[in-house]
Amino acid sequence: MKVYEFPGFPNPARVRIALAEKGLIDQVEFVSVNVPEGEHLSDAFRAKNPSAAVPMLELEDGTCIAECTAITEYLDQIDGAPTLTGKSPKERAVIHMMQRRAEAGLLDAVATYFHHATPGLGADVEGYQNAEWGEHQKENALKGMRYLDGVLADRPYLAGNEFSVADITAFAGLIFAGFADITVPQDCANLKDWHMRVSARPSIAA
Ligand SMILES: N[C@@H](CCC(=O)N[C@@H](CS)C(=O)NCC(=O)O)C(=O)O
Repeated sequence: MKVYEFPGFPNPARVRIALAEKGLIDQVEFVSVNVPEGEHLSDAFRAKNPSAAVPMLELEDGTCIAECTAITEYLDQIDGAPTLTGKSPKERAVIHMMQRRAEAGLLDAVATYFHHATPGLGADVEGYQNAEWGEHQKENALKGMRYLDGVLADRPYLAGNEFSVADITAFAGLIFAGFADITVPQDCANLKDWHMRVSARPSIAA
């Protein structure tokens, strides 16, 4: 299988972490798509992912799977022993819920701030920009950090006792926040502890 990505970017990092957690890194051919130069906007790439975004997984039979959550779901199911997306109906639902909260409330909010209230990827790549909307999303990202900090008051990981795709998404959110100069509020001690703990995982430290 092939993963189309731009190394070092936050969403591709989510898939790299999932691959490492599942021991699948060696089974993947990584194809670099030069996002800062707009290669993801080409007709050739849009034919594979109409959303014009990386990462994107291409299977041997040509099936193209975009969206980090969908890619992670696939990778997690390949061996029939899911560890990132839950096993029981309750685990799956709670992980799905926490993943979505981390995605909407942190990662996507930071991304919107970056693309709208900063130069983002530059004039050639950014189309419409709305700085006021971007600044509003920065406030949402900070609210998201405080929410996740509260969740982590009584559990080691966002969906409970086990590391999951929800933690991967929130971790990518903090990578992006650092890149966009959004600082985790000083009093978010649980989130900072979690960040240190998660950073030490082999899948992430590597
Ligand atoms: N929801 C998508 C987000 C993908 C995404 O936004 N990727 C960024 C790179 S981190 C991208 O390709 N951006 C291109 C652009 O903004 O034009 C996912 O889960 O994969």
